[in-house]
Amino acid sequence: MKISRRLALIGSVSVLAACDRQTYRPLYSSDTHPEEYPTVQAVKEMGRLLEERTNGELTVKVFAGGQLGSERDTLEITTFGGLDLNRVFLAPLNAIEPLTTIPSLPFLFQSTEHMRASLDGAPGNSILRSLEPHGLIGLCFYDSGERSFYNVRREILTPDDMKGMKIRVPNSDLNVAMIRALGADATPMSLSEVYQSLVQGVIDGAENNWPSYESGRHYEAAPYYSLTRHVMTPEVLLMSKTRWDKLSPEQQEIVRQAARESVPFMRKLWDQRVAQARDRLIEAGVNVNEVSDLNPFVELMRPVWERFVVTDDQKRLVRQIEELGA
Ligand code: GTR
Repeated sequence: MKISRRLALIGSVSVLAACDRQTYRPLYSSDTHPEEYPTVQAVKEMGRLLEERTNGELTVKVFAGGQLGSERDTLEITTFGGLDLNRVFLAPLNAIEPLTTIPSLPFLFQSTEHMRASLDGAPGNSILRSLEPHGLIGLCFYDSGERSFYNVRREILTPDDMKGMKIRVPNSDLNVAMIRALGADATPMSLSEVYQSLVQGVIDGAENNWPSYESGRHYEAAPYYSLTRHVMTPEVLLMSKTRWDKLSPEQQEIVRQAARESVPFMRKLWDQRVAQARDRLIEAGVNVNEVSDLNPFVELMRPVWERFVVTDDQKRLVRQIEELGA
C-alpha cells in the first residue's frame, strides 16, 4: 500500500478512535462499493433496525466507495479493533481461516438456492463461528452471485481461449490457483485497481458478477463477458471482536438479529440489481456469450479442490454443502 494511502487510513482510524469517547457513537462500517450498491444498503438497513430497537443507542455509519481503504487493509484494521463493522468479500479471509475457502471452490454450488440454503444453514454458521478466534465476529453472509470472466480481447468458449491472458483475481491463493489451472496468468489485486489496470494493459481481464462488472466500469475496457459462472463466493458482514465484547448480551442479540434480517432485504435488492446491470450492459453493447460446454473448465479446476480441502473440518463442510444440493 502506498505510504500516503496508509497515512490517510491511519488518520481516519484515529479519528474513529477519538469518536469512541462520545456517548453512543455510531458503529463505523466499511464497504468497497458505492453508496447505492446492495451491500451498502443492507448494512444501512441493519443500522436502521438497530437504532429502532435500541432507542438510538446503537446506530451504523457506512463509509462506502472504499473510502477507508481496500478490503485487505480494512480487514486488518477490523481485526485489531480499529473499525467496528466491515462488509467484505469472503476471499480475502482465506489467508486467515481455512474454512472460508470452501464457498469459493469452483462449481461447488449448483444454484442460487443451493448457495443460499448452505450459507443460511449449518455450513454457513460453522464458517461464521470459525472467525471468532481471529478477532472477528461473523454476523451474516450476503449474496455476491455468480462470477464470470471478462476480458479486453475475445469471447471465452474454452479454457484455451484464456491461455496467456493475465487475469486479475481477489487476494487469495485459491483464486490464483483456479486461474493457473485454466492455463492463464493470475494477478491478485484490489478491486479498486482493476479498471485502471485494464485500461493500461497491466491485465487482460478479470472475473466478477454483473453488478461489479458494471459499477466498476470494467465493461468499458473489457467488453467480452463470458458466462462461465465458475464461483459463487459470498460477501460477509463482520464485527470486530473488540467492539463486540463491549456490547451487553442483549445488544449482541439485537445486532445478530438485525444482521440476519438484513439478509432477505439485501437479496431482494441484489436480484433486482443483477437483472438491471445485465440489461443495461447488453443495451450498452457488451459482447455476452454463454459457454455451452463447461466440462473442460470443471475438469481443469477440480484438482484445486484437492489442494485446498485438506483438514477434516473442511472436508465435513464440503460434504454438508453437497448434501444440501443433492
Ligand atoms: C465483488 C465484491 C467485492 C470485491 C470484489 C472483488 O463482487 O462485492 O466485495 O471483493 O468482488 O472481486 O474483489
